[in-house]
Amino acid sequence: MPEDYSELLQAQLSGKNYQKLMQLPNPKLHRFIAEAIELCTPDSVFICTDAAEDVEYIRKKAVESGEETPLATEGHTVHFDGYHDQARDRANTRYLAPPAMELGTNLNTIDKEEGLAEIRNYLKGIMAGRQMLVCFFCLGPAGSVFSVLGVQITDSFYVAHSDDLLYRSGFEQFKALVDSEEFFRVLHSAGELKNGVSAQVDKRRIYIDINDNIVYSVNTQYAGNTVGFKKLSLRLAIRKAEREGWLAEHMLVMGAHGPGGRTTYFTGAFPSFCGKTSTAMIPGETIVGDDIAYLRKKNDQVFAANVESGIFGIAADVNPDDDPITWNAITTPGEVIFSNVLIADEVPYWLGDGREHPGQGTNYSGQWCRGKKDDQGNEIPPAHKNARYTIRLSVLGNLDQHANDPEGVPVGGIIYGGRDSDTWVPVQQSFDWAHGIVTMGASLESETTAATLGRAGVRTFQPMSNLDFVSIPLGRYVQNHLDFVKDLQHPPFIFAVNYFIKGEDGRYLTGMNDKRVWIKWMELRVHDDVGVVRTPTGFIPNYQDLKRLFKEVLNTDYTPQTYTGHFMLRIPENLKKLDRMEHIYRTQVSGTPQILFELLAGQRKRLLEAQRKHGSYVPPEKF
Ligand code: SPV
Ligand code: MN
Repeated sequence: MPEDYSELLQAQLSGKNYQKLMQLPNPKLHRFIAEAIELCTPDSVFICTDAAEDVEYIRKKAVESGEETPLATEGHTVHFDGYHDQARDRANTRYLAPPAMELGTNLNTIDKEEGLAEIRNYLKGIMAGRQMLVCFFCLGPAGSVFSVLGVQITDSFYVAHSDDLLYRSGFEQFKALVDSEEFFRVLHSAGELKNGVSAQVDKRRIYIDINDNIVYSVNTQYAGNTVGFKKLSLRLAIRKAEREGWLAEHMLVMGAHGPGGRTTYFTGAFPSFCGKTSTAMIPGETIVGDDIAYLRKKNDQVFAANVESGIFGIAADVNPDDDPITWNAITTPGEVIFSNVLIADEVPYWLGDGREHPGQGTNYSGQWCRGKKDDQGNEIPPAHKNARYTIRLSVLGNLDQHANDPEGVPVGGIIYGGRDSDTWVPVQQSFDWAHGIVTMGASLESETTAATLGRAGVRTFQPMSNLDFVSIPLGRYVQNHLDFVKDLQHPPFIFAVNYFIKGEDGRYLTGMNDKRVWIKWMELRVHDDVGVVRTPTGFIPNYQDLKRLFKEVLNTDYTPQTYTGHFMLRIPENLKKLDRMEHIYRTQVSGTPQILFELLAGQRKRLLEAQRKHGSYVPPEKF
């Protein structure tokens, strides 16, 4: 390949598209595009600038190509992914690992040469007869210390359209990136399509070149596998963050509104399907972001920025009662892409939407009617559990006024929460940063859900809710968190929440809306406005404070019995959790920091002491 790619690009691009690209005089960018053209051999190439007409072209083509279908409400479309392409494909998402690279035992890797050869083979000539789209984005607010630029190449108008809703435009930003090599690159092809969906799912591969900051994705459409700036680039960002001393996290960012008109910002890490988006959307509070955050330090404080500018959210359980703001955003005119919902008479339906579902329509299985079975004889539900909606954050009335602030927002607290039916109390605060990182963040577990392929309901290890995306040895990732605040006088407070704790009868102990109270309590804690009860696992709320907050926020009477049920310390379950963590960090994680074991041992000692004094199940009034 020649060093100067302009000749090749000039030959392959129409005059107009060539001129657009030449506004970005970055040799590395030119090379990436030229090599992608040589490999994928598209019929034509479309360079998407930030201009409204270019974005409109993508939107229009998404419908014309059949990847999206317009719905009754203006601006709404639906996209279907293949029956077996409904979630992130963990098994086929791999890091391309050069032989000498130390990646630890937790990462799914493939030898770089072998992986590249395989994926290049799949990509060879794959865009023949199609148009290649080249789109530019800025991760994080524009013109800020957080900004990371990225280019996505794809042959899917749906993917490019989703990108446009989810990320800030980056073409103008790229103009200044003349000789920098520091940007993320994504090359995606949906591959052969049958009835509009990727036909060769057995050849679905998502390979990540962590040295070169390139993501390859082929034979898939599901956005989690194809919209490269979501989790695929999060993996690149984690490595960049490690090099540069900041954190890239699977976190929401929100403003909680406290007394006297103050706003206290929180970030929150929850595995998929554990209430992350609904926490970011708590009525009365404001949203900065719902999925990926970059955290940096400045002036003795931690600041966070949302990497994205839209939401690829789970439709299930969005209904007027449980999530009125999202409900409103996705049922009124405006740009919304639904995916894998049920469509009947051009109206989308999803699980838990609070409506009567029609008995037939179109869903991810094609023509659907109630009782339809899959190959295994299982009944196909009206909509997939992982059906999604994609919107811009700017359509939300609760968007925080600092959502696009180049400075980010100052972080008062960090929340960790998983799907846990029997161990953690609904809300607690760690004793300090290290205790929170170790016993809450690094010890996060979750019962599996529908967001990834595989069996649901199994307890899995989900440190910082980021395990799927950690691209460095896990021990080092935990160490980076411990080190992050070393030079800070007042690091953010750390909290753990659990929206899924159940009673003996197997019923949830907390209501859907109780998180509205927990966030208010955490907000007050950040300012030391309420006291606490000290338990072996952390600080929990006082009954009187919760009684007042439940009345103020939800207008309900919070009884002492409910409080006891919520905050009963379950010592055997907590001890078992410590066993699991010690085992995992000793036997499955390389380079675990010693302090992790020390802090787990301290927690065990406190729990055993409490057990000796008070028995296995300790009501909060004993502490
Ligand atoms: C998640 O599953 O955590 C998501 C959606 O946010 S995905 O893009 O698939 O990662
Ligand atoms: Mn996510």
